[in-house]
Amino acid sequence: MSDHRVVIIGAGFGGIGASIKLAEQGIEHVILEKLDDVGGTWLANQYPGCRCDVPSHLYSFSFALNPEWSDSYSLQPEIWRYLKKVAVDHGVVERVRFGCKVDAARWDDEAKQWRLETSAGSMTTDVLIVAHGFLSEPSIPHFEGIETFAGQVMHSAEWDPSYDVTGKRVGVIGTGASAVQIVPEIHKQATSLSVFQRTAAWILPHRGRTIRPWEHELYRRVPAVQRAVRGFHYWSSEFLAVPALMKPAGGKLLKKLAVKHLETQVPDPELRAKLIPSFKPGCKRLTPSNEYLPAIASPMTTLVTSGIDRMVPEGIVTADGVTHQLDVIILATGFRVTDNTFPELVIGRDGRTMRQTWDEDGLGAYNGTTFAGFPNFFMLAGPNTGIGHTSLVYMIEAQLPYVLDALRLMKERGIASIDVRPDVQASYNELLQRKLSPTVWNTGGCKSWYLDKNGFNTTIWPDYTFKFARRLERFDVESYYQELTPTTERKLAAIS
Ligand code: N01
Repeated sequence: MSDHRVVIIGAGFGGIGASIKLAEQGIEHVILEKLDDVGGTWLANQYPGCRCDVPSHLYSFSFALNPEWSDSYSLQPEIWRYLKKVAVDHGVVERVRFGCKVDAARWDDEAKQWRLETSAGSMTTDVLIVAHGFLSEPSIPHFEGIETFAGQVMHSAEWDPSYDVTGKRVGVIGTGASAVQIVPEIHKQATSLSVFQRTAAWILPHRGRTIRPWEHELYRRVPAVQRAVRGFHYWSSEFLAVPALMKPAGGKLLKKLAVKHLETQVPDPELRAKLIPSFKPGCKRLTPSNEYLPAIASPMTTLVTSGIDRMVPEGIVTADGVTHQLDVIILATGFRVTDNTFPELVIGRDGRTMRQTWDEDGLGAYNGTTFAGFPNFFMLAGPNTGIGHTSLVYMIEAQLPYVLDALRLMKERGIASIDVRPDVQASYNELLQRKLSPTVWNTGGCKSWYLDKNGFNTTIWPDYTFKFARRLERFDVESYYQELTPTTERKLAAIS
């Protein structure tokens, strides 16, 4: 049994960032990572064409800018290499236990500690930081007969990089952000491509470009210039996107842009009609691409809009009775977000799992980070920290000072446990839901992973992201129940 001050779960952006900040403060900790390397989502997602649709200069840690980005929107291998380098340069890798999966985390109210059961044995920790990522559990829909399909089935987030689609008849199910990146790449290699579209997606023009050697040189020599470019990306997306997404009438310009893009790229009016979504742009994540629509319009691609009925050894049978002959099926079907299994593993102060509390009391966190009844527990990229218009790394970095300040206060004041007050959490969530109710995410007419099974938006932060960062600059200990360590209690008793 090992004993720690802090255990971090996950070695992606969140876990690496937290570890760097804890180490700066000399706080002992270990990171548990189920995979065999760092990188989180950027290690797991290796599908062809995988890249980030947030500008490279913004999609990185503010304290570790990378002057070497080769493209203004980086591909997955480069983002992974960046994360690995940051982890190595800051000594994070030595603190990670790879291949270590957490099976259970139970709060021990007597010891004021978390007891973890992991694939590497039991351990205890005073504080648990969960950075498991909300897009880490693939959603694999149940298709009748899937087990009978004679070819390969792969989820986008479980891509086997050794698999070669050259010369294959490929089916892609889904038209979300992952599919929009996969389809153009697969189109270059496959013999035929069938894209199974349940709901069309709004496709915007992509503004990506190669970063020139003189720019690299400039960023290396004058980091302030790269910081200014980063600032430009940050502030322009805040002030252009947030008002458009927050107001019911917003998004008209986005729609105009997307329709023009579609008209330019898809000459066939019949096909175009199938590609126009019925919901407002922004209701689901906006997907920029200059290659997706031409790949769909290509003579070797079939856009299948009839629903999937079942899978058979030869391929997919759709509701219109057609059998689509396939060698490989790619499930670009997204992730289990509001229904992922992690909360079932975490047991809080009253013996209920986090899933039970969410089912019974409603899903929600306080400041996207802490949960009533789960003391000394912090989640990075937790509920309602999601954003579509800017970098999630910004949100994660905004949470770190909050966690660090909590740990500092606990040490200084001899506090053994902090637990957010349920009334504080409830009013925070009421405010969030009020703000979310008129926005395009709630009223745009789509069904997205932003909403839970009860229609609550437990995913999106409905405001400017700098307001989130401002909220979390300081740990508001007054919003929390606190229990002192026995030593502190004895000292206080001796004084009084
Ligand atoms: O998943 P999605 P994703 N039968 O949930 C369809 C992030 N990301 O992996 O819309 C048929 O968006 C489903 O259809 P419908 C980003 O945050 C970021 O693409 O439900 N179809 C939909 O078309 C993103 O939002 C980057 O009708 C079925 C698709 O599968 C998140 O990941 C890049 C089906 C799922 O779309 C998830 O994106 C990529 C069924 N039974 C991803 N079930 C960046 O660049 C589902 N579908 C940062």
